[in-house]
Amino acid sequence: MIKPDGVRRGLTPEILARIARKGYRVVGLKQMTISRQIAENHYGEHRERPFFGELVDFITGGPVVAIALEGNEAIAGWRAMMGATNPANAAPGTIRADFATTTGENVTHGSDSAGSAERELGLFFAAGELLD
Ligand code: IDP
Repeated sequence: MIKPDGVRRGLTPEILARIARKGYRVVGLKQMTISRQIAENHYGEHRERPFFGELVDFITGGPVVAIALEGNEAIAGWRAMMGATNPANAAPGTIRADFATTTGENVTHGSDSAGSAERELGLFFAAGELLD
């Protein structure tokens, strides 16, 4: 997902270009504004954390771009392309190192396992919106 800060800053084409250069196949692509219900479900594992309210406000505060990627080890590979959660710790050349300065607004999201990918794709895409 390209988070609201990334969309607002016009980074969508840059990020899609990186995905294309890497060689992942985009099987779903949608600009959308997330409801609080979807946001709270999406970030459910962080419900008890002090930043949860801020995180939900942020992710619902403007449109995001939801992207379904397919490719060899795409989950780990996309997380490597994003870099560490805190941009200060992200390796040079990663999206978060190149385009972000704070953990709260770190431009992109990526599922962290096959299980969360399946769950999150189900939150953002309806049946029939993804290519075979
Ligand atoms: P990830 O996005 O790299 O998988 P997670 O630990 O799953 O990182 O956290 C989800 C998101 O919650 C982060 O991308 C970031 O936007 C936000 N977040 C995590 N920790 C903090 C924090 O300490 N303060 C504010 N926001 C945070």
